[in-house]
Order: sequence, then C-alpha cells, then structure tokens
Amino acid sequence: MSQNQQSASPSTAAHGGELKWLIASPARVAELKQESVHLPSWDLTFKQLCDIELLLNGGFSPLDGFLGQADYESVRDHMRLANGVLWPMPIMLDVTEQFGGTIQPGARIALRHPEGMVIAVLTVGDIWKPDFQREAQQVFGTTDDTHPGVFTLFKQTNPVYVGGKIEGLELPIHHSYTNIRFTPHQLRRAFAERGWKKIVAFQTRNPMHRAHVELTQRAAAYVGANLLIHPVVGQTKPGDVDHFLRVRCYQAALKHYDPDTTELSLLQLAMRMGGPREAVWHAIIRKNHGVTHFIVGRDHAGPGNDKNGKPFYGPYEAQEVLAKHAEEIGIEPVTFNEMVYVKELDKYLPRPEVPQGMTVLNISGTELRRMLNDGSEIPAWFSYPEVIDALRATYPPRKAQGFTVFFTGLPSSGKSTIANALVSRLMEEGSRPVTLLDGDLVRKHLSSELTFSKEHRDLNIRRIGYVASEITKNHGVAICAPIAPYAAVRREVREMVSGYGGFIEVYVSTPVEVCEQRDRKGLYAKARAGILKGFTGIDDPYEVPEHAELVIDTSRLEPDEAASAVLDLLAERGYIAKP
Ligand code: PPS
Repeated sequence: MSQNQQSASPSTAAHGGELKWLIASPARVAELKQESVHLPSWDLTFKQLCDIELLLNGGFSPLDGFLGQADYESVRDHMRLANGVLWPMPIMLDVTEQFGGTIQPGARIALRHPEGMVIAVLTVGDIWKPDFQREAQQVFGTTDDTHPGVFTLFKQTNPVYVGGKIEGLELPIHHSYTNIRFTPHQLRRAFAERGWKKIVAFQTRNPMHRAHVELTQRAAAYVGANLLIHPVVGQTKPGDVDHFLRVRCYQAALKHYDPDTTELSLLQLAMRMGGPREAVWHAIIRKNHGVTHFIVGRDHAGPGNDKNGKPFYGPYEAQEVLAKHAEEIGIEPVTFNEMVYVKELDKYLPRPEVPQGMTVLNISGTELRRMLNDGSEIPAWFSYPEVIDALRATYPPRKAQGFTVFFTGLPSSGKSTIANALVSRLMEEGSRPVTLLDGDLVRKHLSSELTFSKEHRDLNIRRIGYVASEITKNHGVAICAPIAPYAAVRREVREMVSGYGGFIEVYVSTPVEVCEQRDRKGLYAKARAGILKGFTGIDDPYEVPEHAELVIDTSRLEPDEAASAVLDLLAERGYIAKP
C-alpha cells in the first residue's frame, strides 16, 4: 500500500465534509519547531496521544483541534457540535490546575510525545473546569464508576479542559506493526487504487476466532463489499489482552480470508466503552477511513454491567441509535445475528437459521479464559490452530502464569507479617521467582521522596502496581503490602495487573483498636498526640475494599494460618499445586 499521506480519493469524509490532515507543510513544521523551543510544554498522556493521532490524520474529521467550551457542551448534551454537525464524543485536552493556571486564551502550547518530540502546537481557545458528574450522566447515561468510561473521567482525567486548533508537526511514532497502521488518507488511496467501491468495516478489540471470520465473510458477501478488518489497538477495556497478542491472532485469522478482497489495518483509538454513542462515533471514524458499510453487533462497545449487575445499555441500543444517524454520517450499518457452530452440520450459521433439534456449540469469552487457564483442549471448530497457539503462548495455564497478591489494610494490621510468611512459603514451593513489595521497603527504595498526602499515596501505589504488573507479565510473583487506603487507585492496580495474570486482593481487616494496641512502630501514639498528622485510621481515611478476594482478620488468625489461607486460595484458583 502506498505510504503517501495525501488523499487521492474523491470520496468525502463523514457528514459530507472534507477529510482533515492537520500535519503542517514542511516549511511550517520548521517554523513550528523553532517556535516550540520557547513555548510551554504539555506531555501527552497515552489517551491524549491516541486522540491527537486521530485528530491529526483525519480520523476525527471534521474536528480540527480539541473542542472549545460551546462545542463541548453541545456535544455533551446533544451529540452535536455547536454548528449542528453530528459528533458524539467530547475530545478535549485535559490538564492539571497548575498547568491550566499558567495559560490564557490565545496562548500557544507545545504538545509533546512522552519521548520528547513535539507532536503539535495548540492555540488555546477556551480553558474551563468541567462538571464531570454532568458529563458522565449525559455522555454515558450514568455516574456509576463501574463503567470504564466514567471511571476514566472521574479518576484519571485532569480537572481543567483546554480547547483549540492544532497544527501538527508529526504523527505520534509507533514501534509495533508499523506496516499495518494506515491513516484514513492511506486507506482511501489504497481502496481507490484497488478499485474498491463498497467496503464493509469490522471493529473489534478481542482476538478473532472462526465465528468472527464466518460473520465478517458473510457480512461482506451479503452487501457485496470488500472487507476492512479494523481492530482498535489504542486504549480498550481494562483487563483486555494486550494488542501484541491480538494482532498475532488477527494476522493468523487473516490467512483465512482472500487477500484480494480483505485488508487489515490497526486503529489507534482510545475507546470510551460508551455503547450507543460510541457506535455512532466508530461509524464516523470508519467513514473517515473510506468505508461505506459498518458492522455493528449486539452490545457494540459495551462497558459490561453496572454495580448492581445490570447491563448499562440494552443489547440493541447501539444498533438503534446508529440506525437513526447512519444517513447523516453517510455509512450503512450492517447488523448481524450471532454466528454459532452447528455440530451436526459441522458449520457456522446465524443463530436464527439453526434447524430445529440441532446442537449448537458456543464458547463464551469467560469460558475460553477458563479453558486457557486450566490448560484444557480448545476444540478445532472454535478457532484456528495458529490463533490457539498465540493465545496459549501469552496465556499459559494458570500454574505457569504470573500473579500478584496485593495486601491492603491499616498500619500495624499485620500485612507485612503475613506477606513475609507468604513469601517464605512460596519460595519453598519454588515454582516462580517471588518479589516482596512491602510498604516500608517501597518507601525506602522506590518512593523515598513521597509524603503521605493523598496525591503521593496514590503515586506510591501506582508505582507498586506498575512494578507488580511487570513482574506478573513476566510470569513471576509479586507480593505487595502497602496500606493502599484509597479504593480508586487499588482498582487501577487491579486493572494494570489482571491483563497479564492473576490478581488476588487480600484485605487485612484487623480492627483499628487491635492495630492501635499493637502499635509496633509507636506511630498511633504519635498520631493520637497530634505529633503525626494525616495518619491512616486516626485522621486520614481508609476505604474498605468491597471486592477483595480474601479478608483476613489477624486478631483471630496467626500469621502462618493467614499465609495458609492465601495459599489455599491460590491453589483453588490453579496458580499453585494444592499444598
Ligand atoms: S500508603 O498510604 O499505602 O502509601 O502507605 P505505605 O507506603 O504503605 O506506608 C508505609 C508505612 O509508613 C508509616 N507511616 C504512615 N502510615 C500511614 N499514615 C501516615 N501518615 C504515615 N506516616 C508513616 C506506616 O508505618 C506504614 O507502615 P505499616 O506497615 O502499614 O504500618
């Protein structure tokens, strides 16, 4: 495929507008480089990098920068820009109060890749403090932070929004799969060169198995179109398998398509898991990439269930909302029924077409995870050998996976003592290398400059989570034992780790009176005397875990018994052999 960035395709972008390309001319880039030396810099987060890539390459056409306040409010409340153009997702640059305080409308900011390159220069239009509760309610229809989009908004988004036009210097650099990351302009050009007029796109964030291949082939045949497999490899749902494994699966699945009619391209999108609104957004993005049809399944971009176990959106809501706006976008949605394997016929059929009395076989995502975890055989009707091999290489059975045991509890609750006992027992067991990340040890070696403010405690826990996730990814054992008093950052750590292996949260629930009586370091006494301020359990809060895998009260259990309880749970879950 041609790497030329400029579009040769006559087809218009979503809503009939022009397809944007916000990278400046070489002469202007040289000027911007000079100018940016003197500008305030903002280091883009991963999510912002995903957003800016699609702004710059035209994937987010008609946007030509981050939304200003009027556009933001209009998008939030009406799914439209202030000029009435359909646009469902607020895209702003979120910055800290400190940074926001240093800039004014009209200022120019150098937006930098974490590796230091200036990606774009932003001319500040508006700066404002958004109402996150309202945004969550309007955009996601809920303020329940079990919803990943709401969680990101409440807990991981900076409090100040900046809007304004951007001038691009270069697209964010990628080091993986660079030969299958095509911009909207490149894809359109390729489609035009190949004479493809009708193209149906398939969005996914999961590995592809036979059912997906059958479904996409059927959809393409049904509308008489070529096929674009367009998986998201930016930010997806927390706990998803990493994109390396997924792309290996896509490449393996691709062998079962006709290369003359099918294209694979990766999309660096930061998903919000916003269900119906997200489906509309995905369709606009796909239209911008030159496709004419878009496959939308059941529960498209679904965030899962709310805190009461009920789905956030109806199963067909995304299809319904997209159908209403499809014409305006200029794309045809292709809805489909679930494809299932019919045993007697040895083939896949849409569920409603299965002849009566025949046996339908299906393996859900959860079931597949279980089969990989316990090493059971995955039937050939379900997937392709190369896909199964790729999955097995990353997801060995649990007995060979890494895991993290994360103790949390009040000071002197017994976390370190149990953690130390557990480390010894796991070293005796000997199946994997074991690393202890005890609260005091981490503060000495990794976090010596941090205080006990909320911000610093969160940073401390994120560091522990990061190290634990790396250890888990490399099939080792991380035993963490910080206080970790705040629920939100504990959840972040769970999400960081659980994509790579096991995560066992152990709440050491020893009552505060018992902890205070023990007072092994004399810190409770200091806190009571007012010498030590902000001490957890005395004048700083401890948010009790609601979803811990295990609760241990050391006023009732000896350390060795407590360690045994953890080992029993690890054995029950298949991570270690039964003691
Ligand atoms: S946190 O909140 O998770 O970052 O805390 P952590 O790093 O685990 O704390 C390690 C030990 O620091 C001692 N210490 C305090 N704890 C709580 N609040 C305040 N203000 C404080 N100042 C010092 C405390 O003894 C912690 O160790 P443990 O093992 O929990 O007693």
